[in-house]
Parts: sequence; structure tokens; C-alpha cells
Amino acid sequence: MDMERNLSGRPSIKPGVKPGTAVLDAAQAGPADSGITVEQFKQDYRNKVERMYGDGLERVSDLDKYNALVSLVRDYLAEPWLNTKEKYRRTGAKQVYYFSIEFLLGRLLGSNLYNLGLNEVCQQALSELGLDLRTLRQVEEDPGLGNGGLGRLAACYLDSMASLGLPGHGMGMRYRYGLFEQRIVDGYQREYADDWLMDGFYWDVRKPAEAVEVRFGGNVRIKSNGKTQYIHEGYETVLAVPYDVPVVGYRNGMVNTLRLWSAEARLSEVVCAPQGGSDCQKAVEYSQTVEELSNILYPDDSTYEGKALRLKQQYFLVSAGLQSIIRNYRENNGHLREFPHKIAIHINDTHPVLCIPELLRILLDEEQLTWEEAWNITVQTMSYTNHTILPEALETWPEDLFRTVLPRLYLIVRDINEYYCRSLWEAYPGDWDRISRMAIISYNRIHMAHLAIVGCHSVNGVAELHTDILKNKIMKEFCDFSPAKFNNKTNGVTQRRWVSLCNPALAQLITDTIGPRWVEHPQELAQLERHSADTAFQHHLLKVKLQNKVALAKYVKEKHGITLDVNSIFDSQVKRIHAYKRQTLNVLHIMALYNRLKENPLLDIEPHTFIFGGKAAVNYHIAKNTIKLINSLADLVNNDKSIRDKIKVVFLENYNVSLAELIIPATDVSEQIPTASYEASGTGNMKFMMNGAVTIGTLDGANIEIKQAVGEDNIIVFGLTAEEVLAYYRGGGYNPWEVYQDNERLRQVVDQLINGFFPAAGDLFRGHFDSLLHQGDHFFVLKDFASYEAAHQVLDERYKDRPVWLKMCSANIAHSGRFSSDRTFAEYATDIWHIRPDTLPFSASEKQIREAVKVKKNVRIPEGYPYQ
Ligand code: F58
Repeated sequence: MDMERNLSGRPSIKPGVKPGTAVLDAAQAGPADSGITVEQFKQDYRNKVERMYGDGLERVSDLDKYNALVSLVRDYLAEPWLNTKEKYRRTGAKQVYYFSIEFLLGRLLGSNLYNLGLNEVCQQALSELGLDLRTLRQVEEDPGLGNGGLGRLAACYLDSMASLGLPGHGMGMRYRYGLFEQRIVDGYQREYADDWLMDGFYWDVRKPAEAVEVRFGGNVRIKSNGKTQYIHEGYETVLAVPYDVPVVGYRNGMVNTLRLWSAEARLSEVVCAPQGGSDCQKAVEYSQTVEELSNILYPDDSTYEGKALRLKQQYFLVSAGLQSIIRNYRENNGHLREFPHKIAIHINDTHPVLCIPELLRILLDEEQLTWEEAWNITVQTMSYTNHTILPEALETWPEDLFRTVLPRLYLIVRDINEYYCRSLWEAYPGDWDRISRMAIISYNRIHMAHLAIVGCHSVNGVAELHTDILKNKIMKEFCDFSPAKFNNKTNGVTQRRWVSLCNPALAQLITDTIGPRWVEHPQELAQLERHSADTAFQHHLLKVKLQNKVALAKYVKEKHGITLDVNSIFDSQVKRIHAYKRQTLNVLHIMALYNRLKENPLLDIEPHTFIFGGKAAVNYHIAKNTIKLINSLADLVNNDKSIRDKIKVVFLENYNVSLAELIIPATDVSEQIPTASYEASGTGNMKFMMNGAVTIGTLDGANIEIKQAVGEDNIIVFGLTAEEVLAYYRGGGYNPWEVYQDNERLRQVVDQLINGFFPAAGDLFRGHFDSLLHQGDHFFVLKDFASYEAAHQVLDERYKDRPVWLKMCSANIAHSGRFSSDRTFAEYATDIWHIRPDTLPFSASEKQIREAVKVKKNVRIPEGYPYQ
């Protein structure tokens, strides 16, 4: 038996063992399996259930069974987790901390079993016990720790960091409630509390002994006796308690850590009146106020209180995270001067930018370093990724609010600003306009993106076009001042979750065709190109797609009562609902198609199923109305017998990671249709591509690089380019009324928004109508309509010729390797953090490990104020 018992008697994984008979599924077989047999697993699982619930497997609920399974997997990974930490301590490897306000993890049971190499053993063991792993996996709630693209990206990066053997960890918040649960009531979005923690979360470990205090408010007294000291007084303290989630690497024995912070009050120190009474009531109220800090992601910031809460939440994450990093650093290292050689801190979008002044505060006030030393250490440690050019998403804070909530940090930010502006003055004497545009504090607001650029040694965009726009437009002046900081890191997604786990049939087909190495070396997917015209391969691919469509259709039938034609083209646009993402363009095109079918019921078109999904922000009224528009169209189309089911429209409620895992493998056509220049990168586009969907898209974000990768025959592009869009914004010259007048089919659908075509809608869609015509069609929906329609016609033509279509699908899979987050993360590691990505199997010698995580000695002193 390969099973080992550790000292505590708990079962543990023995890494490095070659695949044994217990591995049932070749596609899932990697370089090493867990070494745990089916028999052992069964025994461990029965014992676990009995110990946890004092009852037999036959008598506990599905939730209990799921919890016991998680607890068992946790036992299995305890030893590699401990060993990984121990190894990092021994080798002194440089650690990367990825700070993010969101981590959209998705369910963890499947991915942890898979990465541990336990998937098949578990499946078999459960099946022999009369249980179904899939059912238990579905018991898991999606953790409510994120909202969209940047949060899911952070989760993909965690997987890649661990799987590449990189010492990289996440630092985030443990929200009590998720963003919201979306339900569709009468076609409208309704928001319900996402109580994802209600049944507990068995993956994390509470670490009360590692709690730290975070201080808010109060005032700062300046004491000067030779050296100026800043004494922070009269502040409020909140206790930050960490919860650690293991992040399992793919069959390499590595387990990194995602540390999530929760806000708590120390009620034990609040005196209550005898027999309870009002003081106790106050204490409870106080604790509720404190806990509000980690209650929800992105609290509504339309009021002063809401803004203050958001700012406090950001500081809470940053301060707690940094304190714990420094505490750990001190235990294992020497002077903080070496900090940037041992620690890299990455700031995911502007939400954790307070890392910069907070690290300075610790170095100045607690470590008594000089400003120069502290600043130098900070800049060398920090790096920043920008995820959007949308002005409303580039955070700024009112100066007064900032001063009130974070008085000491305010003084530090003011100092950074002053020194920075002085250096700008040296470079651009007399150019006050430029200096005020670039300042961190201007017109009584604090610009977080500016603070990030100044305080980090690296600033990156997330696709080539996006980085170009940052460098040449949005952040041009900063780039002119310190060009070496700016670089591109095109996003990626993990093929382990987004192919192996969510599309096991495709994973199997790939492995049968080119062997299993692609799971760790996704560039090897390119070998599929040779098979793309092969009839047998195409036949299998078609079968896999059909199987996935059947699974999605089953879900849609059960959940929404709508029957889908699995032989139709599944055409999906699933993402946040936003004007720039142009769900409206998709809708107008479907309306036009419907009109054509009504005019000519014999029209020869391929049957289509149009799938939508996505949440609209709570206060984003037009986006919420877009959901109603989609559902109104669905009502009309799906119930119109005269079109003989040639088209169906479905809006799948509560789009989340788990739903994406069902939709993406079943999709033929991936809609990536934003107004060019707006979508920084996109990552859904990459997931669809990996699963063999063909993109219909604008030349925006990573679509451009997808086109380069697959070649123009294997993607269908349309619409204005970013350059054309930006030229219109600069020089004018676009009149939507002209397009409206010239295109009859378009005019018909635009009019239908308000002329009773949607019988019960009344004036509901007048906002859409007005934005397209009276408000100038800011997102060029009308302008791009004709070419979008033409692109769809090309797509239909290609689909009709099935061998051509399947060749396109195969080409997309074959060229998706470069959009693996393994590639992206290797680039971050070498270019930004100066650590070498390497898989560090547990059998690796100490020397190999040292080599792999070696700190580059010549860390570049970053450009920019004050130490160029
Ligand atoms: C997304 N940004 C980009 N922001 O839109 C997408 O193109 C990119 O692929 C992805 O990041 C990863 O780089 C994004 O998700 C947000 O969700 C903001 C959160 C804070 C409020 C404003 C939106």
C-alpha cells in the first residue's frame, strides 16, 4: 500500500508515485498520482463521516457527506501544505503576495481532487459506496468572494502559481455575503443576499493566533525631539482574523496559501451591565458595525458612509495583509533592508494600492528607517496591474474623507505627492497643467492609479492593445516620465479548471490524440493542428460538443422549463451586463433575424440558440433594463410557433463560475463584441477558445491576440477598430441618425424598442432607444450593426460546411496554449518579481529548489522619483 500515515495518524499523500492501477481515466493522469488506493479512500471516508457526525454514511445528509469529503481532502493535503511552508522557510525563497479585493474561486472540491491526483480514486471509491462524486461536488456553494473578470483572473493565477511551483500566495477578504444572488422575476433582475457561508466553508482554517489589529480614525500628533515622530492617537481598533485556504498545485506536492481576512470586534473586552441590559446591547451593535467591514464586496459607495466603508475595507485588507507578511518575514529573515529581495507584493487593480503608504508607514514609524530607505524598499517591492481604462473605474477618494479615516496614511500620501511633484517640476519646469494632471492629490481628490504608478516599479496592462492605450493615451504622461515601468502581460486562464475539469470529455479526446503533457505544457496543444482535418478526430469533437450541449440543455429544461435544440448553434454571450460589452448589439441582431424569419418563414438559416448570462450592477439601471430586454425578446421568440423553433433565446440567471463551467463547453459561438478599445483583455474569450468555440468579435483586448494565434480564417471579426473609435471620439464625425436612415432593417429593430413590438414593455426600452439615437450612440452599436450582421452570415456559411467548421474549432483549441495563465504567470515571475518559475516536485533536491527560486541579485532600481 502506498499510503503513508503521519505522526498524528492522519492519512497523507505520498507525492511522486507513478500512476497506479487506481488511476482510471487517462486524460486525468498526470506525472504523479496521489498514491492512495480506492480501498484506502473508502476506509478513510467512512471513518471520517463516522467521526464527524457520530452516524453511519447511510444516515447522513448530502451536505454532511460533502463536508466529510472536504474534511478528508483537507487531511490529505495537510502534509504537503506543511511541507511547502517548511521548504519555503528552509530555502528562504522569495515569496510573492498577490493582493486582490476579489478572488472568484469557483467550487474547490473538484479542482483540489484533480490537482492532488485524487479525482479518479475518489470517484471510484464513492461509486463503490453507492455515491456519486458529481452530486457531492454540486452541493458546494460557489464562494462569494468575487464579482467579475479581475477576480476570476486572480483565481486562475493562484492555480498557476501553485502548479508552476512558485512561492506565491493570495491575500484577500473573507466576505460574509457574496455580491448578490441574481434571480429573474418577470424578466427583471432581482438581487437576493448571497448567503454563501450559511452552511459553513470547510476549506479554510481560522487562525485566531495570527490575528492583527487595524486602526482607523483618530488623529496624529507630531513629536519632535531631534527626529520627527508621528503618534497616532484616539483611533478605533478592528481585529483582523485570517482564514487560510490551501491552494493546491497540479500534482507537484505544492500547496500555497490564500489568506482571507475577516473583521471582528473584541467583545470580551467590553464590559456589560449586570444581567445584560443596554450596555450589552451596545456591545452587540458595536460588533455588528465592526463586522460590516468584511460583510460584502464593493459596498454601495453612493453615500459618504458607503465611501468611507469601502475605503476602510481596502485599508483593512492592506494593513492586515502587510502586518502578517512583515511578522512572518521577521521570524525568518534579517533586516527589512533585504525586504524586496525576499518579498514581492502585487497590487491587483487600484483597490489594494494603499499597500504603498501602509508599507511606508510600517518602515518609517515602526522600523524607524529613513524616508529614502523606506521609499526605495517600497517601490522595489510593489508592482501593479491595471484592468480597465473606464474612467468611472479609476478610483479617486475625497481628500477629507481620506484624512478622516486614515490620518497617518494621509500625511504619508501627501509627502509622496509633494516629493513626486517636485521631481515633476524638475523635469517640466513651469508646466503646472501637466503637474496637476499627474499629481496624486489634485482638486481635493486622491488619485489611486497615480499613487500606484508612482509607488510601484512595474505597471502592466492585460493585453497588448490595452497596454498600448495605457502607454499612449490614458497614462501617456506617466509613461513619458518613467517609460521603463510600463509593460504588458496578456491575461491567461487555467486549462486545468477550464478544460480538464469542466470538459472532461474534451480533455480525454486531447489526451488520446496528443498525450497528457498538455495539462502542464499547454503550448503542446499545438500538436492538435495536425489532426484538425482528420475525420475521426472531427467526429469525436462533434460528439464531445453534442454531449456538452445535452448537459446544458438538461439544466435549462430543469431550471427554466425551456427546451433547447441540441442540434442548433449554441451562441453565447455570458459576462457582466455593461453598455460597452454591447449585449444590445446582440439583441438587435436577433431581433433582425426574427423579423426576417417572420417575413419569410421558409428562410434557410441554421437553427440558433442564443444564450445570455450575467449580472448588472445594482444601481446600473440601463444594464438592468437590458436584462429585461433580453427576457422580453426571449418571451416573444420562444413562444412564436410560426418561426418553428429556428431561434431560441435564453437568459440563464445567476451567472457564476459553476454556470460558466456548464455553458462554455457547450458553446459553438463565442460572442466577444465590445466597442473596440473598451475591453481591457477579456478572459471568457480565452475559455471559449480552449473549448473549441469560434469567436465572433471586435478587434479589442485579447481578441486581437486570439486572431494572431488562430489566424484570420479561424475567427470572425467585424466592426470599428480601436483606432477608428478613438478617432471618432477625438474628431467627431459619427452621426447615428445617418446609419439609422440608411439601413432599413436596422431602423425597424431600433423602432421596435419603443413601438409596441414588445407588447407589455410600454416605454421601458426608451432609454436604449435614446442612447442609440438622441445621445449619440456612444458605444457605436448602430455603426457596427451592419458588419456584425455580415459577420454572422459568414459564420452561418462556415457552420453549414461541417468539416470546415470543425477544423476551425480544432484550430482554436490547438492555438489556445498561449492563453494559459501558466504562460502569463511565468512572465510575471521572470519580468516583474524576479523569481524563476519552475515546477518543484517534492523529490527536487535542495539545490534545485534554491536554483529555481533564486533571487536575481541585480534587481533594477525603478525609474521615477526620487532615486533614478
Ligand atoms: C476586467 N475588469 C476587464 N473590473 O474588464 C477585463 O477586460 C479583463 O479581462 C479582466 O478585468 C481581467 O484583467 C474587471 O473585472 C472590475 O470588475 C471592476 C471592479 C471594481 C468596480 C469596477 C469594475
